[in-house]
Amino acid sequence: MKKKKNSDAPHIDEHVVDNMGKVMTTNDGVPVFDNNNTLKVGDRGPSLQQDHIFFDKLIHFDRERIPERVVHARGSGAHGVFEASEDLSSITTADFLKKGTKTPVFVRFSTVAGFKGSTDLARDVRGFSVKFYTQEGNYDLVGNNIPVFFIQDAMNFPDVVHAVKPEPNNEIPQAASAHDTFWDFISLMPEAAHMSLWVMSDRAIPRSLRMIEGFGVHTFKFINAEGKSTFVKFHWKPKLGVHSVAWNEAQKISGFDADFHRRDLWDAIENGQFPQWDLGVQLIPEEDEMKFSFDILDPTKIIPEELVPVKIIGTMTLNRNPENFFAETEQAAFDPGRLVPGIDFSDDPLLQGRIFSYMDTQNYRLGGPNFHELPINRPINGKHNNQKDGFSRIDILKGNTSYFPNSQSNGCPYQAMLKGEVGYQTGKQQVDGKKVRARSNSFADHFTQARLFFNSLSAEEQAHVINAFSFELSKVNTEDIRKRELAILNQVDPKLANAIGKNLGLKPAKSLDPLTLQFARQNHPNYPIQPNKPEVEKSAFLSMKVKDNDGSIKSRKIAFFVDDGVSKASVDKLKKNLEKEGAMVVLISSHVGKLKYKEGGEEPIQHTYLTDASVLYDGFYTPDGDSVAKLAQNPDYLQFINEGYRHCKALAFAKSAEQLAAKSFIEKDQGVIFESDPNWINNFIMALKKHRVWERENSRKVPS
Ligand code: HDD
Repeated sequence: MKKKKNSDAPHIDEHVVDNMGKVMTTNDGVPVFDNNNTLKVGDRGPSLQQDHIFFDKLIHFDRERIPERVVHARGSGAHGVFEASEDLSSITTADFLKKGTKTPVFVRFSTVAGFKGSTDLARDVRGFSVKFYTQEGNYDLVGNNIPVFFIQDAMNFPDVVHAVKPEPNNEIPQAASAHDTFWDFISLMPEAAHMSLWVMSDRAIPRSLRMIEGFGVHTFKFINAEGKSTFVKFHWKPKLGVHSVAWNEAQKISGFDADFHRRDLWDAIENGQFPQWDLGVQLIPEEDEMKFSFDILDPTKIIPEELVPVKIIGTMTLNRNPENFFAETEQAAFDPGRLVPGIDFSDDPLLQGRIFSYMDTQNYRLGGPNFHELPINRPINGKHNNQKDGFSRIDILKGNTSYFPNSQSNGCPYQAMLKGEVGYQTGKQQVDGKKVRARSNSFADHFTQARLFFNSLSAEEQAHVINAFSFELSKVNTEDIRKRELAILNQVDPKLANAIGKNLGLKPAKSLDPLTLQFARQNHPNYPIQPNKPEVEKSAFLSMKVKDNDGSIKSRKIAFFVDDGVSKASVDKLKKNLEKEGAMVVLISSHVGKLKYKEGGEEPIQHTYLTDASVLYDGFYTPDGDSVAKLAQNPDYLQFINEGYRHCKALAFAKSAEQLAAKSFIEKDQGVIFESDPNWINNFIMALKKHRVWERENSRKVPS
């Protein structure tokens, strides 16, 4: 497919280099005659120091790596466009939010803990960073797929990161929180209870980056033309719904395809299945700041959508893969401090710390203060100021002035106010207080919303949370840590703590561990305090369970088990129906090359029982044909269907293949569909739309 240029972002396109048909040159443009041999004294003699062509190549090569991000090192990016759909003019002056405005964006999704080359399917938070190239400068919304954070104050950020990263003595484990130091930290920080439940839920093992929600996490402010503020929380809602894989599946995907999410995003965009999200906002009038049972400045709290509904204000479509991973995705520099007129910070103490950290990190990681000039980071509306020099300066400033005020350049660049233009305005805010290092008492309720989250999940989702905590804490070697964490979970919900305790052979303590209390009292001397009564005990928006008649199979991957002699009619019948719904069919056979159909004719094949595994697919079909007898003898095939069944996926069997189900551990249920069932094609599609038959999970754990 020919790549579409993103004419919305010409500042990036103009830097794309095409080598096609060009002679190879040195970095100075000198044509290279021989790129295979160094300069030597005789063809068997020593190399010469004057080989500037060789040095030109090696010096660059030796410097190819830059420091990876200290967190969120593993990421995947894509270009797209955001289109605003609502009139928000009474609330914000933000130009890119004016109804009908189209703004180019670059998005980077990431995991947090793992190194740059780590697996995509780690149990982890996903970063969801969006750079809007607006006409009033770049705006970065640097969020996550989980709406709350582990800690309340940025002072603890390096600690939580050090705790989750591989342990410093042996650098084990990679991209995993299931180890002593992480749970040591979490079990001493009751404020982490809420987020730890989210991370132990299915949200932390997404089916696809195209199927995650995004959250700005903090409360921000919209500022209108009169300078009035409205508090705002940002939400990205994926059009494909929110879906996850099973934990057993996630671990296997990491082996079969560590790039599973990156590949999925790339392939979807290459195939024209552009992922989309609606951008939503929760708006809270300034006067309502203190109205809730929790503090809206506390980043460990959500505002339940029952209290403040999410208003959709636009849609983002990702429609173009980067030309070059390093130049775009790796060099993209996000920064929650990068705001545009009409948007401002709140005083959330975690956000306040972030304002410094990102700029600092980019200066280090990208080698100095000119990273704004890299094509991926350049504002589309240009930049004009008196900043100059520094490593790798790209812009060439004209004239003899680089100071302000000046008369030599007619006072340019001028301040917006000098010509009656508006520019960036900070929201007016009365601030009055003593300088203190302290935590507000309104931040001291750590369990009510953790309970709200747990209560809002379906029975299957709750079971997954219990299993995840049991898995992680079983991997912890120190029993005191397990006990401390169980005591925290007992404050959230005794059902949860007891179920995990059973798996750990421990009875949860009634009250918090003295060590946990000691740390909590450093922030809140009277801890624990009596929490306010919550407005809601459950929130319908927190569960990922697919509602009846909801769901879609767009871009889902369905494996068809074939071999030479398979019936083309049987393959085509279901394929046509699935493709009509937007799903993708992949044929899996015993060899690559050409597949021979029973009816005659051939088809190229690239996937085999050797290269692929059930965990890479959403559903399965075994068509009719001479292939059925071969599959009956193929243990890899049987493993495929057993495993697909174990992971609660939908499986369909053509008439002559129904007997194969009997050779496996599969039992008939609403996700196991036979061609002899009436309405089988529709039933299969319905089962796929449900994403998983989670109800199967507990009763039917089969070897696979
Ligand atoms: Fe952060 C990267 C999200 C708290 C310091 N963070 C980073 C990225 C995301 C987030 C998505 C990757 C950006 C990219 O794709 O390049 N971080 C969050 C969220 C937080 C949060 C949602 C809490 C609500 N972060 C946070 C705090 C600090 C940082 C409190 C420090 C005080 N984060 C960083 C950083 C990183 C970063 C060290 C590493 C690489 C980078 O910035 O560009 O500055």
